[in-house]
Amino acid sequence: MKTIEGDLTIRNKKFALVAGRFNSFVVEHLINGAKEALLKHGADETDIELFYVPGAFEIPLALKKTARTGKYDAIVALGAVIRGGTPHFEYVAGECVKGISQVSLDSEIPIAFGVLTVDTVEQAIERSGANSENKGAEAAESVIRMINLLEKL
Ligand code: INI
Repeated sequence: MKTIEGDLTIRNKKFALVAGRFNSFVVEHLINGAKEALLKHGADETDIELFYVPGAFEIPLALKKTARTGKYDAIVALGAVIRGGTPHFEYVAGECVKGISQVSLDSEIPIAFGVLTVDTVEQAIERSGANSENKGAEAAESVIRMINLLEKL
């Protein structure tokens, strides 16, 4: 069987990070994780741009406009929706997830889902850097693999 997979090395590609400011004490770590992962795997710092939106609910629209510019090879969506402090958690998280996947399919460029949807602040902290798990870094690595895979398809 022939296996085809995107590897983790990248050169001369442009990236946008679209991040929600809500729960910024967590999202800042996701942004740093994503940026460091892109640099580690070969991206140039000048090829990474960061766009802030107010919260996770606004991420899909900003993604759509960002993708439409045609300037980026991939986009990483970053945010944190925490159920503990969010009476409308289901709506914010649900619309964000739905919108991100819709834009990704429509735009045909890799868009990674680096938005934490968690029950507690502790879980958010754990997944944004404590104990070396950083969902921002994971999301960045997934778009690198997807860029490389899509070039082979
Ligand atoms: N936005 C988030 O990114 N995370 C949250 O946990 C959150 N809470 O708790 O409500 C949140 N709300 C704001 C929302 O994303 C929009 O910015 C707001 O509703 C205005 O449209």
